[in-house]
Amino acid sequence: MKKVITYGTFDLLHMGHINLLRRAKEYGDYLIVAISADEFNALKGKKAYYTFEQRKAILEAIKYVDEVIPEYTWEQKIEDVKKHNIDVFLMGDDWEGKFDFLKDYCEVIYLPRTVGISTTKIKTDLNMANNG
Ligand code: C2G
Repeated sequence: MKKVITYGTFDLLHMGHINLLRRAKEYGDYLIVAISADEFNALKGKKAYYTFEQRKAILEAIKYVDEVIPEYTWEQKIEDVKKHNIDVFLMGDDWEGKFDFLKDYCEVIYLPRTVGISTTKIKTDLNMANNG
């Protein structure tokens, strides 16, 4: 069984996330998503709208996703790859090159981001719509 892992906040789920997850699943048979815990989001300077538990439940409902685990630190990736016998680590290319150290442990793939959508854009657009 070929196992793929990807990491992210996945807040206010949108087509950029779905496109990433769908393509990630095409690289193997089993996709693990490590979702940023609320404490880790704070380290990333992010405040998610949905809690970790809510974001976990939403991701678990997606047909491409086989398992959801928490992401607590930047440093856990090597341990995760070993513990879960990961074959492919995959991220959007806004992270291009940032995780190449994982090439010693698994295949590392960066895929083009979906243009024109982001959680930040959703929040901005909604604020504009509500505040005129
Ligand atoms: N993404 C995408 N297209 C978009 C928006 C996001 O392909 N329009 C991808 C990102 O490249 C990432 C994934 O969707 O691979 C999740 O994006 P975020 O939830 O923004 O995650 P991020 O804050 O980048 O966290 O340790 C890694 C970090 O946890 C990644």
